[in-house]
Amino acid sequence: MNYLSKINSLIKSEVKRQKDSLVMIPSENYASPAVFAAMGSALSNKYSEGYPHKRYYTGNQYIDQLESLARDLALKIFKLNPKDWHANVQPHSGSGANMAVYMALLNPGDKILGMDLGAGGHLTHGSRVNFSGKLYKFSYYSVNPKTHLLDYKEIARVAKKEKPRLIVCGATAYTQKIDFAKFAKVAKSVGAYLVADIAHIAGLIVGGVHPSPFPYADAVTMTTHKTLRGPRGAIIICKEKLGSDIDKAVFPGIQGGPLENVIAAKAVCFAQALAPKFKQDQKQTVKNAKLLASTLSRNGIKLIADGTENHLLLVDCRNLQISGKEGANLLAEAGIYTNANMIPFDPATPLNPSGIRLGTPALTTRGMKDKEMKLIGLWIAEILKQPKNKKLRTRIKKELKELTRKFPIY
Ligand code: DSN
Repeated sequence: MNYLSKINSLIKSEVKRQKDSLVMIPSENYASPAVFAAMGSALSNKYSEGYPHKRYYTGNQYIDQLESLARDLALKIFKLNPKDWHANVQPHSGSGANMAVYMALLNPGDKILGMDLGAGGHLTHGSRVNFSGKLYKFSYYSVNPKTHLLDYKEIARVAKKEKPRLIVCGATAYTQKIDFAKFAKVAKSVGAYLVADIAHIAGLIVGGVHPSPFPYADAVTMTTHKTLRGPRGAIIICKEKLGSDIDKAVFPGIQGGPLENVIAAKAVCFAQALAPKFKQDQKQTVKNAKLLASTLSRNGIKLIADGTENHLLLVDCRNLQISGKEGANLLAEAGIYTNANMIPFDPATPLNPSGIRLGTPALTTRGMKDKEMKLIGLWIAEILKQPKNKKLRTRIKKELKELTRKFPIY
C-alpha cells in the first residue's frame, strides 16, 4: 500500500466532509488559511524549551520575537495592560492549561469548587475520571433545577460550606451568560482564587457580545480553536504577579518543547481577531444562535433554559421519541454534525444522554445568516420529529449540499 497517498486521500476526504456538511458542533470552527500556513511552517522543526530570551537551546532569535508577539497580541485582544496581566501561549490544549493553573496555585489535595460536568462543566473541572478529580478535592455547583440557570446565591452557599482554595467557572454546555463579577464576589468572600475557563466564549468576549472575566478572575484559560478560529491549542492569561508561577507550571511543570508553529498560528488568529470583521462575526454568531433557537422552539423542539444568549443550544430530546445520541446520529446522516450531550439532571447515561448540543460559530464563519438559520432550524426540527423518515434525511442532505456550495470554504 502507498501509505502517503492513503494519508493524502483521507485528508482530502475530511476536508470535503467539512465543506459539504453543516458543522454545528459548537466547539468547532474553520481556521483561516493564514492560520494553517503558520501551523504548517518550518517553525515546527525548532526546539525552544523555556520562554523568550530564556531558552535551553540556541537559534531562537526569531522564535523569541514570534512568541513575544503572540503574548502581546493575546493581551491586546482583551484590551489588557501588560503591566497588570501576563500571557502564557504555550499550552497544547485547554486541559493542559487548566492543569497548569491548578498546579501553579494549589497543592495536590487542595479544595476546588467547580461546575458539575452534568450541568455543563468540563472534565477538568473536577470529573472523577479526570486528573482534576483525582488530584484535588472537588465540590460542585450546578444550575437551578427549574430554570437551568446558574444560581449565584446557591453557589455562594456551597462556597461558604466547602471553603475551596479555588473556584473554577466557565462551561462547555451552558447557553446563558456567565456573570464573572458575581463569581469574583463569591471567591473573595471565601478567600479563594477565581479561575475562568472561557474556552467556548473567548471569541464572543473579544467581540463584545459576552461579559469579560477581566479584571475579575485571577487566571483565565481558553482554547484558541473554538470561537477564536485559531489553531488547536490554548493559552493562559493571569494577573502579572502570578505569571512566574504559571510559566513554571506550564514548563517545566507539565510540558516540554513548545509548538512554536502553533504559537505563530495563535498570533495569526489574535491579529485576525483585532479586525472589525471578527467582531461583527461574533455578533452574528449570537444572532444566528438566537434565530436558530426561536425557529426550533416554534417547531416543537424543547431547549434547555428555553433558548440561548451565546453561541450554543442544548436540545432536550426527552419529549421526542429518541435519545440524544440517536438524534445526533440522525442529523449526521443528513450532513448536520452536532454532538450528543448530557442535559442538567439528566436521567440517562453520559454515553447515551438526553440532549443534543449544537451551535453557530462555524456556520457563521462560512457567512451564513438569518435566512440560512431559519432553513437549518426547520431541517433539524423535521429530522428530530420524524426519526423513522429516511427519505426526509436523504432529501435534506441533497438540499443541504446545495446550500453549502453557496458558502464555500478553503
Ligand atoms: N471538547 C470540548 C467541547 O467540545 O466543548 C471541551 O473541551
